[in-house]
Amino acid sequence: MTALQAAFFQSPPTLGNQYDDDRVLRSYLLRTLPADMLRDIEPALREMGELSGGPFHDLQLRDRLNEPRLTQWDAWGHRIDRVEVSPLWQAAARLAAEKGLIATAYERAHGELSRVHHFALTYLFEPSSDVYTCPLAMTDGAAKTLLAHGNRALVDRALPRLTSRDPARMWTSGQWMTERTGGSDVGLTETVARLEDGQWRLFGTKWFTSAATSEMALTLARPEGNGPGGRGLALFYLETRDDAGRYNGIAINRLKDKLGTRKVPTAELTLTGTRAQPVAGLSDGVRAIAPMLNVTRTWNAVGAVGGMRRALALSRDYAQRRVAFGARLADKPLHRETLAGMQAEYDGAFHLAFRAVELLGQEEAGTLSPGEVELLRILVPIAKLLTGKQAVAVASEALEAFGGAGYVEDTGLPRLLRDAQVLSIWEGTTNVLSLDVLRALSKGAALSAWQEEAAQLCALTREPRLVAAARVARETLDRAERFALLAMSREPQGMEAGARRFAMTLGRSMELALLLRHGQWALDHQQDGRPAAAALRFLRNGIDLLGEDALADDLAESAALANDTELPFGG
Ligand code: MFK
Repeated sequence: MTALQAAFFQSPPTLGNQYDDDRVLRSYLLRTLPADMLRDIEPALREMGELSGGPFHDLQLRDRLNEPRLTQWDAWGHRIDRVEVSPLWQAAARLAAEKGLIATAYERAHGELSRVHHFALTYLFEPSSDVYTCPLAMTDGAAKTLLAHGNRALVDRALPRLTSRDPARMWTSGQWMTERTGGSDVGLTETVARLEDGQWRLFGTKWFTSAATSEMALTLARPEGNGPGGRGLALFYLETRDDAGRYNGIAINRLKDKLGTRKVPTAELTLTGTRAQPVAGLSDGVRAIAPMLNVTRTWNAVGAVGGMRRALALSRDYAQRRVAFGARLADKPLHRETLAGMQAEYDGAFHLAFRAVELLGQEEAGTLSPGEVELLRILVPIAKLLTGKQAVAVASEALEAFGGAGYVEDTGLPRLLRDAQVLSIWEGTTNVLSLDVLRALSKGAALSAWQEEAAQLCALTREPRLVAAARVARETLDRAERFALLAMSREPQGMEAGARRFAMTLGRSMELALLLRHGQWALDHQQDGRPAAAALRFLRNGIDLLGEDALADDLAESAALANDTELPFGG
């Protein structure tokens, strides 16, 4: 044997059919869907699993360095602002139309469960899509928003395009909200809407627009003469090009050079008199765009669990192959512990995201109870903020599970972490969404709806260890409720400071409750102990970020630590 033959090479991880291999998804669908519906949709899910684990994954690896390109001028000096996207994105656009990645939700072939079908497809597609799910999320959000406002002319014009299954007819939509004033405090929007000869025209700069290739967009602008803040804004519909293919008063200044989502042509735009139409009156734009936010946040949560699942699939496959210190990683107790902890986080995130999906489907079918309306209002931001953080943690751990290979670009693995990192930023950061949860709680009965949901889930456990874990979930939620009531009455600033830990505690307790319910079901119907084990492992990972002394936070100490200012201490 030559020295070269004896050399050691690691073997890369491989993927199988991403539907067949996904125990968590399949078990969830078995519990949630009527048998005839599952039989009906399974071939499409299996096909998506094949595409996602096969050709799309291969193309994603081959096409790694191919990023979107902006060409602003042609050879003769004309401003053209042409954006070219990667081959995978072009294939993804065709696939999205043909496989109904928007249409499935609006055709509603399976009533209130259509969203489960729709988001199961999306979840399978997402990790191999190079975040083509971004324009799809906004397309879905735009369709939902136009329908919510019942603007007949716009619905008739745009909806058949947004929900088309014909790649040649299908449009995607942008959601242009973020300006130089920031993405969180949308009320600061500077874009102005001016009525000229009966036509609304928009003037301003949009600082983050994902993705610049869309045929239409929903955006916010302040009609001249309106007051400040979100109330003074109006929601506008615009098409990016006219019938001759010329831009509608839009200049693309540059594409963003981002940490991740590198294939998404996120652009800075100037609107120079863009023709637009109001969607829902001439004020209250922030409220008017809220349906869109709730849909894109749900996509965000589903994207987060799709990414976590991919990180685990690759890490697990690699652990079967990689031998070190005389054994496969899969046989090393500490490595197994690490993977088990990641799996439990993913299981919890999966069930929370799909609970939001179920309720969204019910909302669209008109079958939500008043309590479920309240529940959905806070479930969406909580699912978004919690799963975003879980996705970053799981992706980071997955890279580590590959050692140095996880840190090397041409393995394709670093993308997992880069693309995860955006999930807790766009569509509302963790802190902004935590405050959104507080505002929503202060307006309605969402907290009691949350408690009731958790109580019902916990009551379904019978296996003694699951019953004990259910007790912990309930006690944690009771403590969180006491924290909210006390803090709200005593110290609004204290409540704000605790908002993230409060929202996370609500979210993690609900993830546990959902895991326990599914764990019991899987014991009863599949004789499978893995979901129950995931629930118990999840509890060990920790669900309570408030603790007994939640109200003991000292605001002066936090301020001194945050700003590094002097702090007299003791006495
Ligand atoms: C794979 C995944 C793909 C995902 C793709 C996404 C691509 C992304 C491109 C972007 O990132 S776009 C930028 C995203 N930006 C945001 O998400 C905005 C973040 N900021 C917030 O969400 C703030 O909370 C908010 C702008 C809403 C605060 O503004 P205001 O002006 O202080 O609004 P306020 O007073 O909280 O709410 C105004 C009204 O809207 C209120 O109703 P009323 O007027 O009746 O009181 C609120 O109840 C209502 N509202 C606000 N948020 C709502 C909502 N209603 C229902 N649901 C909500 N989420």
